[in-house]
Amino acid sequence: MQTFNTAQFHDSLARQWRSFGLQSAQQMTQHQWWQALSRTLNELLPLQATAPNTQQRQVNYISMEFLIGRLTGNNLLNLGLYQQVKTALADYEVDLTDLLEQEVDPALGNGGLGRLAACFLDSMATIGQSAISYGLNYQYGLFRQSFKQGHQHESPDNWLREHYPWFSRNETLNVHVNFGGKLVKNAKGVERWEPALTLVGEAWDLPVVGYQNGVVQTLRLWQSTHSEPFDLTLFNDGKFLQSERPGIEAAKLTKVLYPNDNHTAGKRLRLMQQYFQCACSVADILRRHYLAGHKIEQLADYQVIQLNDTHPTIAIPELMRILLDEHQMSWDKAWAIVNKTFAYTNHTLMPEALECWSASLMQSLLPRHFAIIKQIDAHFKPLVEKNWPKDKAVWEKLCIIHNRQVRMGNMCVISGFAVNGVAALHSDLVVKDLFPEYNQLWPNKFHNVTNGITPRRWLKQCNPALASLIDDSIGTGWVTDLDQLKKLEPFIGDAAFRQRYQQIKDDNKLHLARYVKQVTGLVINPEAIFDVQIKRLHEYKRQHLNLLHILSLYRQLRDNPSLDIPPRVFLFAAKAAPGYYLAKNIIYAINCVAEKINNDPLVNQKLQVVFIPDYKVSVAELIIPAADVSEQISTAGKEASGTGNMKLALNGALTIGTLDGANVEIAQEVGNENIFIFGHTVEQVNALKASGYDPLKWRKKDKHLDTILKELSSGVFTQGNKHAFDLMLNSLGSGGDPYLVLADFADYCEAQKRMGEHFVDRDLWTRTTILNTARVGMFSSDRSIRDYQQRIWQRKA
Ligand code: DL6
Repeated sequence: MQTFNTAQFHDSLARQWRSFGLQSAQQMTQHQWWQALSRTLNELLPLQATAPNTQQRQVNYISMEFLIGRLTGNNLLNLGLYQQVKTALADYEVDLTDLLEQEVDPALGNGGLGRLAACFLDSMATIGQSAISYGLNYQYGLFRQSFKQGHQHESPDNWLREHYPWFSRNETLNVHVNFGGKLVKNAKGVERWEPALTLVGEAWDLPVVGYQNGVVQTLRLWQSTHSEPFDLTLFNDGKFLQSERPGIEAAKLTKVLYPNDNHTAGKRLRLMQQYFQCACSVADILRRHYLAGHKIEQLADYQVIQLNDTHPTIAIPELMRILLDEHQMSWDKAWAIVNKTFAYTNHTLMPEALECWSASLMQSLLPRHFAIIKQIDAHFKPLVEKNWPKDKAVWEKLCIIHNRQVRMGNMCVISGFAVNGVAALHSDLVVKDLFPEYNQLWPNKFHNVTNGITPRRWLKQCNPALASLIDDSIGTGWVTDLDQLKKLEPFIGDAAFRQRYQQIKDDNKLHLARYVKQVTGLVINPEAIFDVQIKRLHEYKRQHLNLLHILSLYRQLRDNPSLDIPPRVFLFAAKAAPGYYLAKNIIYAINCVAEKINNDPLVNQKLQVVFIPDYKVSVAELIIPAADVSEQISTAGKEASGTGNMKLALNGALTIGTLDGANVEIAQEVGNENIFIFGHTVEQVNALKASGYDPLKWRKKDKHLDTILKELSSGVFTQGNKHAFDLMLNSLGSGGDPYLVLADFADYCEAQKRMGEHFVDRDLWTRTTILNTARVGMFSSDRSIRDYQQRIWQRKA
């Protein structure tokens, strides 16, 4: 734990308020207080990185997204200084909790992939895995969401990175990055890259504080600029706008995070972002490697580069380029190094998310890299030919460049030493459905590492009352060893413990109800079941299945207002990618139905629906501790893992879910009687599709479902507009219902019914929720990182 030096703390605080031009601390606004405190803590951080372990390689984690959430509270907690700082601030009559609310929530990621990266940072620093992480310093994070007449409205997320107090910039780390131009041959016929544009990458570092172990690691975010952003000659000629052009063009590169989740759009600027990030990161990795006194030939002995999905794949030809062109290595020698250095995590099987770049775009932007990729294919071809002689189809499936497309997943598998999926089921499907031939070639390359979440943020920080109850009951060891939660099981028989556990949930629900009132104006019933679906809006996640069930309850209640069911509040929170019209239509449909139901006095004592706007990490931190039910209802085989499922179960929500992603392992851990599983399995989904799935048939044989769907197109929710939900309804009808919503509807309603009955027996419910908390210890990201260490990051022979 970090020692707290009160005098140093007050001195540093004083420097901060003076730097704001103020005479005293009392003159600071709340926001300045947050800034001053954060800068003070940043100054007081220990400078200790993880001591390099001779058995371990250093991890270089490259990701386009890091959804870090607010840092100040988290760093205080990990430093072990929360109480001391709270007391020190009380001297100024400042409340720490209020002050922490001042922090913007850096939204430098879309969803699960970026948040996983943030949990991994916390775990690597905490368990002492030597690591540095690389990303981009976006000026605008994921858009902010509001609703206008029920429709999603997006506005830019200017999170004011220039004033973010946790950043430190190291000017000596600048990297030059080239783009475009052409390859020219020298007298010996050797090709040399003559680029057309050079940008500069600036290193902006955020501290990653390990949990009370004195370790601070680095998240290095690259920001793009130009070495000469301003042209004085043009300015003097009166061409003011043109004189600024180089700077403006360069800044474009890290201006905005692409708002797509599980989808790729193939845009030039995105490829530029990817290369910019990779070129800066690879240069930095090599710089540190030399600084430690190692030779380039030893790179793979000391470093591993973990690619978070295919987004940073271009790092592979970049390292090849440096080894070949700058170190004049032979192909085989360079390839051997690359081959032992890169590992790749696959996060999705969705075809629309598997990245392909147009070959001509790649060639024009990165001519040397394109030439290297062609060579990787050429060197790979004999192996394929040997295993599948004269089989053109297999070659076309396995090569990197095909049909003028560069397939990044293929490049990762061919070039790296390890590929992993993110949950047991997903990793199986990666091998069976996505990469079976590669698995034949290199069976030892494929692994599973089930995702995890950091217990520091997702229990200790977001649910302090539950964390204290656990501390009081089993001690504090669980924070770094989540399996210890198993020790809670005997407490299930203890009525006082159960009562406290339930009281904490009730208090958290009240807290969330206040927030809902504040942001939506709606007063929700805190005694109702809080049934939450919080995740990106995507067809495969099936928020519309949830909506159909809500409509089913609505119908039943209108027909029989005294229907004996426990009251329910359905809470949604989700952003849809701005160009994903169907997802936006689902949001609109949920909002319209919510409006109708919440204003219907016949039902609104038993049924309420809320769409909480602008879902982000800090909102998740409010919802998760208050949830009773966790909706994990994706079509089996589509959700790679999910991590919200883990956070919710840890905080005592019961899962209603399909056998998809990590739900499968959650069910194994908590026991089938403590989770509500429904729906077609992966095998059944495949069989149904193979037999020619026809949603109309399912609709016809279920009168109740048919009525609900008719009602949605009747205009009753939209002041007579019968076409308002066409996009969603067409997808469920003539669109073929690609995610089998109708096929799973009846079973979902059945599972919901079971869940409602379970809730009525409050004591049984509490016991089940405690069991969930007690049994999900394996979903700590500390365990995931240890799995990576053992299965993937070990030094290669
Ligand atoms: O592995 C983290 C997270 C999983 O939990 C989700 O199930 C999965 O959908 C998500 N994948 C992506 C893929 N995006 N791309 N490319 O976000 O990863």
